[in-house]
Amino acid sequence: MKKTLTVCPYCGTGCALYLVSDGGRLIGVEPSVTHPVSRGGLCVKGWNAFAFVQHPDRLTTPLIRRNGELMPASWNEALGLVVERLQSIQQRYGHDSVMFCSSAKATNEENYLLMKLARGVFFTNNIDHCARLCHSSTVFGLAETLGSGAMTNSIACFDQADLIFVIGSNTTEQHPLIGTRILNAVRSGTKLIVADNRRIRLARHADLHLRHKNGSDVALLNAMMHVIITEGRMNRPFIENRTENYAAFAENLREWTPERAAAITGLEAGEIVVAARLFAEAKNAMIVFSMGITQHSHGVDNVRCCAALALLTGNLGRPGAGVNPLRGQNNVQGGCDMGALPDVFSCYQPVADPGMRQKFARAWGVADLPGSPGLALTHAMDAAAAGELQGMFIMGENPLLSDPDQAHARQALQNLELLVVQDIFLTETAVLADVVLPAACYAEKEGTFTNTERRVQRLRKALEPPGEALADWEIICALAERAGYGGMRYSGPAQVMEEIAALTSSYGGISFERLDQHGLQWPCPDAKHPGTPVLHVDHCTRGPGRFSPADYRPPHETADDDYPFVLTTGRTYFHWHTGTMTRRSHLLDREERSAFIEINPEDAGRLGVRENDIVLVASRRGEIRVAVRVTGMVIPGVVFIPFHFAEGAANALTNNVLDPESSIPEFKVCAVRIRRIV
Ligand SMILES: Nc1nc2c(c(=O)[nH]1)N[C@H]1C(S)=C(S)[C@@H](COP(=O)(O)OP(=O)(O)OC[C@H]3O[C@@H](n4cnc5c(=O)[nH]c(N)nc54)[C@H](O)[C@@H]3O)O[C@H]1N2
Ligand SMILES: Nc1nc2c(c(=O)[nH]1)N[C@H]1C(S)=C(S)[C@@H](COP(=O)(O)OP(=O)(O)OC[C@H]3O[C@@H](n4cnc5c(=O)[nH]c(N)nc54)[C@H](O)[C@@H]3O)O[C@H]1N2
Ligand code: SF4
Ligand SMILES: [Mo]
Repeated sequence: MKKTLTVCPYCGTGCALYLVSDGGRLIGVEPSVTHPVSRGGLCVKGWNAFAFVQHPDRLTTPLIRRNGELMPASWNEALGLVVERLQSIQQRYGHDSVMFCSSAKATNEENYLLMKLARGVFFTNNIDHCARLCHSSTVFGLAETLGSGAMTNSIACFDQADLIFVIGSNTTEQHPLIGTRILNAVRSGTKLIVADNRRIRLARHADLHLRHKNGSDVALLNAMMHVIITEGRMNRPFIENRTENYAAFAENLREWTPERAAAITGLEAGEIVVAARLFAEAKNAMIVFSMGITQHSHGVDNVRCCAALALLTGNLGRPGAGVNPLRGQNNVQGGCDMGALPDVFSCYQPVADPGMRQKFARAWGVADLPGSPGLALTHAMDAAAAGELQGMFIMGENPLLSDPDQAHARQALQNLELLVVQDIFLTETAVLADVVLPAACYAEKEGTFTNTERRVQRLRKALEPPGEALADWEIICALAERAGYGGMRYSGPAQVMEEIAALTSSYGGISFERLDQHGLQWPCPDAKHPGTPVLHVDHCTRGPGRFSPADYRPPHETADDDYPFVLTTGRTYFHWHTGTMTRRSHLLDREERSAFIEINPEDAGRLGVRENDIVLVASRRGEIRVAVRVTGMVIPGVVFIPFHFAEGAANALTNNVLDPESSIPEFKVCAVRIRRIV
C-alpha cells in the first residue's frame, strides 16, 4: 500500500489528505493529522475524494466530431486540429474571436500556462474562469476598498474572534471544516450573527439570526452602520489613521435609519439595532461572506458595505478581526492569482500597463502582447450567442449547467464555429464540443493549489492517468508547440512555478521545495519569507482603507402576480456544482439522488403540494420538474433549488442579468411560479 500526501480537490478550505493506493488502484483516503486547516479531519467529500478518480466514465482518448458524432482520435490529430482551427478563425475574424476558459479545478501552473497560451501565443486577453460567476464582485469591491480581493485572515484566526458575522455563507455545508471551526469557537464563547434567510445549520447556533429578504443586504448593512455611527460606536482612531472618504460615506448613511431598512429587508428595526450593537461591541469581529453577498446584480455594492463595516469598527489587520470572503473551488484563488482573468497577468498586474506587458513579453520571448482587456466569461457567452465570438477553448468547466439561463448558454455554445472541451469526464458541455481532450485529474499529476486563506500547497501524483489522458499542463504545452511557439518546454510543474515566482512578487519566494508539507501563504516575496497569515496589518494593501458608499438597488426581478416566488439557488453538502465528480462517487450519490425544491410549509399548503410531489417550476426563461421538500429552511415566498442536477437544472430558470462592475450574474434571485404535476 502506498500513501500520497495531497490536497482535497473539492473546496477552497484546502484540507490535506493522503490518497491510499494498492498496486495502481486507489482504495481510500486518510486525513493529515498535522495539517493546520484540516487537523486530522475531513468532510464527507474529502473522505470520498478518491471515488470518482477511477470511474469507468473517465475520458481516456481525444475525441473529434465526425459526421455529427464524437469519435476517438489520436493526440496528434486532435492537437493539430485544435490549433489549425483556432488559427483559421483568428485569421478570418481577428485575434479576439476566440475565448479561453480556464479552470479553478486545475493547478496554478496550468492556469498560468493557459493564460500564457492565450496572451503569448494566441495574442488575446480573452481568458477568464468560474471566478467570474463566484467572487468577481469580491475581487472588484475589496480591491477598491482594501487593495486585495483575498481573505484578510487565516482559517486559524477564527478561533480568536469574539464575534463572527456570517452573511450569505452556508459555511458548515460549503466549507465544512471552516464551519466546524466556527461552531467550535461558538462553543467556547464566540458570539455568532447569521444573516441568511435559510435556516442553515449555523443559524441554529447563532446569538442572532437575521432572515432578511434576498438581495436586501445593502439596506441591512447600511442601517447597521447608521446605528453604529449615531450611537457613537465607531472606531474613531482607526478611521482617522487608516482610512479615507469617511465624511462622504457617513453623510450617505444619514438616511439609512433602521426603520427605512426594515421596510426593505422585512426585518424588525429592533433586530438591526441589536445586530449593530453586537457587532460594534465585540473587541475582535470577523466578517465571513460568500455567494449570498456576491451573486447579485449589486454584488460589488454588497462587498463595499462588508468592507466598510470592518473599517468603521476598526476590525482589520489582527488575527481575530477581518473581512473574509470564502473562496469556493479548490483553486479559484490560484486561478485568479495566476491571471486567468481578462485584465491582469499573474497577481493582478494589469495588461493595460505597457511596463507589465514589456516584462511578460521579454520573459516569454515574444515581440508584443495585447493591451486591451479581454472578455469576461459572462460577456463571452453573450458574444457567442450573438454570433460575435467564433471559438471557445474550455478547460475544466461545465458552463451548460453552471452558467445562468441555460437556454442562452446552449445557444451560445451551439453558435460557435469551434468548441474545444478539456475535461476528465464527458460533461453536458463536452457533448456539444467539436473536439474533446482527456485530462488527468488531481490524483494523477503534480502542481499546486492555493486555498481560500492564500495557502499555496502541493498536490502529488498518486497514480497514472487513465488511457491516454494527459495532465492539463502537458496538453497546453503541446498546443503551444503545435502553434509554433518554443517557449513552453518545461521539465515539469516545478519549473513552471520558478517562472511564476520570477514574474510575480507575491509568489516570489514560493518553490516546490519550500512548500514541503503544508505550504506557504502569499504574500511570500522572497526565498526566506515565512508567508503572511494576516493582511493589512499596519496599513491596507492599497494604502488607506477606502469607505465606498453604496445605495440600495433591488434585484433585477422580484416576485409579482405571474411569478409569485423568489427563487434562490445554491448547493448541498454532498454534491459539487454540476455533479460531474460527486454524482460519480457512490456514497455521495446515494445521499442525494435528484433535483429538489425547498418550499415553506405555508406556501406548500397554499399550493396544495406535499413532500415528494413533483412540481413544474417556471421562470421567464425556462421550466424544470423537481421534487418538493416541505421545510422551514426557507421563509414563505422564497424557494431554494440546488444547481447540481442536469435533469432538473436550476440554471434553466436563473436570470442572466449582470452586476455592471464585476459582470457576475444574479444567481441568487429570480422570480418563478410553481405548479403541481404529480
Ligand atoms: N458541498 C459543496 N461545497 C461547495 C460547493 C459545492 O458545489 N458543493 N461549491 C464551492 C463554491 S465554488 C463556492 S463559491 C462556495 C459557495 O458557498 P456558499 O456561498 O456558502 O453557498 P451557496 O449555497 O451558494 O449560498 C450560501 C447562502 O447564501 C444565502 N443567500 C441567498 N441569497 C442571499 C442574500 O441575498 N443575502 C444573504 N445574506 N444570503 C443569501 C443562501 O440562503 C445560502 O444559504 O461553496 C464551495 N463549496
Ligand atoms: N444557479 C447557480 N449557478 C451557479 C452558482 C450558483 O450558486 N447558482 N454558482 C456559480 C459558482 S460560485 C461557480 S464556482 C460555478 C462553477 O461552475 P463550473 O466550474 O462550470 O462547475 P464544475 O462542475 O465545478 O466544473 C468543473 C469541471 O472541471 C472538471 N475537472 C475536474 N478536475 C479537472 C482537472 O484536473 N482538469 C480538467 N481539465 N477538468 C477537471 C470537472 O469534471 C467539471 O466538468 O457555478 C456557478 N453557477
Ligand atoms: S472541507 Fe473542503 S477541502 Fe476539506 S475535505 Fe471537505 S471539501 Fe475537501
Ligand atoms: Mo464558486
